[in-house]
Amino acid sequence: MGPSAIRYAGLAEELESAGVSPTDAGDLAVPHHATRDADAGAANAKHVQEVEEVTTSLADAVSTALAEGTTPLALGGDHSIAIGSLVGSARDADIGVIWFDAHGDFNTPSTSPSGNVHGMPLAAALGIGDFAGVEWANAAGLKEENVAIVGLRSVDGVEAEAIRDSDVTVYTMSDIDERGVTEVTNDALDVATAGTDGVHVSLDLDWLDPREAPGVGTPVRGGVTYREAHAAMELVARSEAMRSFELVEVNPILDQHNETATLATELAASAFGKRIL
Ligand code: HAR
Ligand code: MN
Ligand code: MN
Ligand code: MN
Repeated sequence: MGPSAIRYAGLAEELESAGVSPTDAGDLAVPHHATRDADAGAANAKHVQEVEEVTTSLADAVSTALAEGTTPLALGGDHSIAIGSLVGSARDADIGVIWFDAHGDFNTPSTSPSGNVHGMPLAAALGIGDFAGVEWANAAGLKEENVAIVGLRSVDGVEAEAIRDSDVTVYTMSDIDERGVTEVTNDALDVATAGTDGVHVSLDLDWLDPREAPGVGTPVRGGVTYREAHAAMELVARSEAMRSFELVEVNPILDQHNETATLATELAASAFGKRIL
């Protein structure tokens, strides 16, 4: 439902106002949640078979879009789709990643408190812990040194240890409080562009404060404001380093008047270069 809500909120028109001529590649086939057994099972990764199917087809769609000379924008849905975006974006390039999110998404099946794969995609794409041998997930060949998490404020105990043990760079909400979102985003861009061919920008709408973005599955108080989010996306656009982009975790059932989906369209426009004047 997330992609429908984002389209309905006027994504195409917003992108046009950024000077982009978007092509809608349609929806990938995704099994209906209600028809599947949500039991995480012994593996402690809910719907992992479906996640493998969907991310594998998303990876192909993203790499095809890049081969056609376009900039892919993936719409979720759940943040687990990032595994596919990353694999596709990295297929013919060395990429860096900026992960705008309240959460670290650095759990693995053995550390996850929930079994939800949306809490695991960054660890999966980096081949951390239980994911080391899972080729469909970590085929991106990402370097931890080129990954930056921005806006972290909710992290589980063992997940925090895994993040600290890694070479991923983390800017927490406290860093944003102290240094401001523009300085932090510019530093994140330096991390993600150092020696890479381009950057995948993963924007989880729960990065924003729930007052601005109520329509997300796991809201966390104390997120960035509407203006801070736009400032960060405008810096992404100005860097001209964005190779691929995704908007995730919009849940229209939890939203109010489609405002989170609308916000997603506006932030996409900023990331694709829309200026006020
Ligand atoms: N850390 C928790 C878990 O792994 C919550 C995951 C948060 N969900 C997301 N990811 N939307 O950013 O279960
Ligand atoms: Mn989710
Ligand atoms: Mn996330
Ligand atoms: Mn999140």
